[in-house]
Amino acid sequence: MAQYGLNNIRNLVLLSHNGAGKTSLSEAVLFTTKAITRLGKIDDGTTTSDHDPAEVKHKISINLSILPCEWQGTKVNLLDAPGYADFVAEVKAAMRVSEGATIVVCAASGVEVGTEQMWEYCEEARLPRLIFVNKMDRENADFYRTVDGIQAEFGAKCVPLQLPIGAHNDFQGVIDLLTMKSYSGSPAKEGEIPSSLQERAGSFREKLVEAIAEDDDNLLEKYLGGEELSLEQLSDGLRRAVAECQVVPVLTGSALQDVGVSLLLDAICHYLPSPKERGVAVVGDAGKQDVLEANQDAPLAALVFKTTADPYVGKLTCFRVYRGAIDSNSQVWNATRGETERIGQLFVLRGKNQEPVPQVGAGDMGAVAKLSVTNTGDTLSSRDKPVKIVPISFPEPIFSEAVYPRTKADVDKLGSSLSRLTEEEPTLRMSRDSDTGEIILSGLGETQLGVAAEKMQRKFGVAVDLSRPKVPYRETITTSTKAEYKHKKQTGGHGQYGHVWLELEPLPRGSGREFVDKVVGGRIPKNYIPAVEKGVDEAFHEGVLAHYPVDDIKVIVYDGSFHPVDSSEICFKIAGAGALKKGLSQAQPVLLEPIMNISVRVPEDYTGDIIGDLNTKRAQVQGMNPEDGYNSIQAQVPLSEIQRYAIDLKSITQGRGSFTVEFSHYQEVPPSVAQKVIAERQAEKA
Ligand SMILES: Nc1nc2c(ncn2[C@@H]2O[C@H](COP(=O)(O)OP(=O)(O)OP(=O)(O)O)[C@@H](O)[C@H]2O)c(=O)[nH]1
Ligand SMILES: [Mg+2]
Repeated sequence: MAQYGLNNIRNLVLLSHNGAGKTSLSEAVLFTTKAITRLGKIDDGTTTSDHDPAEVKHKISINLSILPCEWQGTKVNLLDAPGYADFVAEVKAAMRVSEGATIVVCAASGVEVGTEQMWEYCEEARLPRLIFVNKMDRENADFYRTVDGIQAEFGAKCVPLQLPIGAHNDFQGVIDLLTMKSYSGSPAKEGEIPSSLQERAGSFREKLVEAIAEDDDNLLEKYLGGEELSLEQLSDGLRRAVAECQVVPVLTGSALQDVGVSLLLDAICHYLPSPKERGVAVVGDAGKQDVLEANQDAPLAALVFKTTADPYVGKLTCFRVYRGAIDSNSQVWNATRGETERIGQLFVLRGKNQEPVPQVGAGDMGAVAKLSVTNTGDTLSSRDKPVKIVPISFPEPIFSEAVYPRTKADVDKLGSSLSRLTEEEPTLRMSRDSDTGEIILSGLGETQLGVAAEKMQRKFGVAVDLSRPKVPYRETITTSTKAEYKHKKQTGGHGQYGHVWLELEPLPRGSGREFVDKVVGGRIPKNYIPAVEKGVDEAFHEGVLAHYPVDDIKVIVYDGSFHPVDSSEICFKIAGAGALKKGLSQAQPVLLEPIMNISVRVPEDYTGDIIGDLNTKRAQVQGMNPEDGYNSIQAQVPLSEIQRYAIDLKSITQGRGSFTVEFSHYQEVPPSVAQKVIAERQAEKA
């Protein structure tokens, strides 16, 4: 493809509730623009966008795809994002590098939870958008009911720019309310509006013209004066209104039958902004944000918005250029890391296809393999004029699984393959729980982690099982005590002798462990004290109740005795450990569990259900903050009760809620619960 000027590029993201037909629509766009010659299908696993084996297998999109094509001299970079909530990082990244969006709504299901979510994201980002009512060929498809739903939810600024001709089996094409022509079949043939629809088209056109005029004093005056507005005036007015998010035109069609797609492309090119019209936020002086305008003749500024790990090609980095250009076989300055990065051959991607290109200019997107320091969110710029584009913000992980490799060989490859996966997915984290020793994979939900495990197998040949992470319980004591242990053995030659007295005191939660030496008069020689401490430390690893680590205790060694020949460090270590164990049993030990601070944000109507559910989870509700129809509920709740909260919250709110969770403190487990935990642990140890 040739280089395009800033005015002749459109970067736009397809957004929707899952399954509304974004990928099918992107396939139809590629087909209509002749970027591909065969129209692939989701059901056959043959679309350009969903080429990943996991996408083919599950018939859902998992990764965002860049799908460039050309429509009447304009380069359109279509970004097909997944609809499934677990993969929202891809949505955030794709939105960030787009000047506009098309929200796809299924004509049979209407507005769904995911539609609301995507709308909210677009509002937050003030992203100019179109709505495409898809699947008009489907049973139960109803354009007018769907538009009513859209307007009820998102307001009257969503106005039809088109009407469908027929529906279901009889869906034939669309009417454009600006040109007042009909476009039927694939490829679309222009014709007159069927007489049965003329009146309706007239009244919808009236609403559209009114919406456009309302946004422009000049047009409004003419309109109210009864003057007929020209197609050009209306089209320009609509363009301005869309750019300001004052009007959201509603289009329609069928991705599967490739109907309405060329008109959608027209609308994308006519009404959505070009890179020239929308800058990007950069980190300015004193932490303030500035806007960087797109500019072709200026030093480089490009944002890395996606990284993929390919076992054969290695790392592939996708970037969007805002300013200047990036060349194959050059050097750039990674301003985020403060390091030089060598650039090899540049590519333009289309699904899995890579086309080598010498340069990628401002407004456009490209990819490059094998970068060494660069990660998602970094800015590539010039060394002389470095800028940092504000990085994309991704949600924090809220759901964790423990990862168990199946074989010894899998253990060895686990770390490296996990770290490559987490590099690909900014919402995926790997950690090791130092208490339980488990490797923990965290993300946004069950599906994401399940897909990640599949990917490890397929891409890196590492087979793993996922299971609910162990809760890092701890043990402590509730009273003070004194305990003695004498380690004494006489076996032939010289014997073994170590003897200590310990005093154990409970400490407040969060104090940790303390060891104090109060031995006087050399009753235990100084050189043996570290050995006693070592014994105590080791014994702390496994408590007497359920083998959990012991915490919040002060241990004082205050007395003991020794033998000039038989005593040794190891003997005092054994004595220290023995005395501690004895003391722990005497001092009314209890189990401690991690308590988390949780903050749940839900639409107000769900407040009662959320609190009811939290109460069954032993939570202490601490406060509520109603705001804009939402309620934020703060509570403290044991970790063991909310390890699967991502799933519970989704089912209570159908996906309308969100939450954050962080560790607060350890707290005593109530006796009835403790009994169960101890019994389970004993069974496990046996
Ligand atoms: N009848 C009909 N079915 C469609 C149409 N568009 C998509 N579908 C079907 O709807 C299902 C989902 O389509 P996708 O294109 O995968 O939808 P998506 O929005 O990309 O889904 P996610 O990326 O997983 O959110 C598939 O079975 C498609 O064949 C359409 O215009 N008409
Ligand atoms: Mg898809």
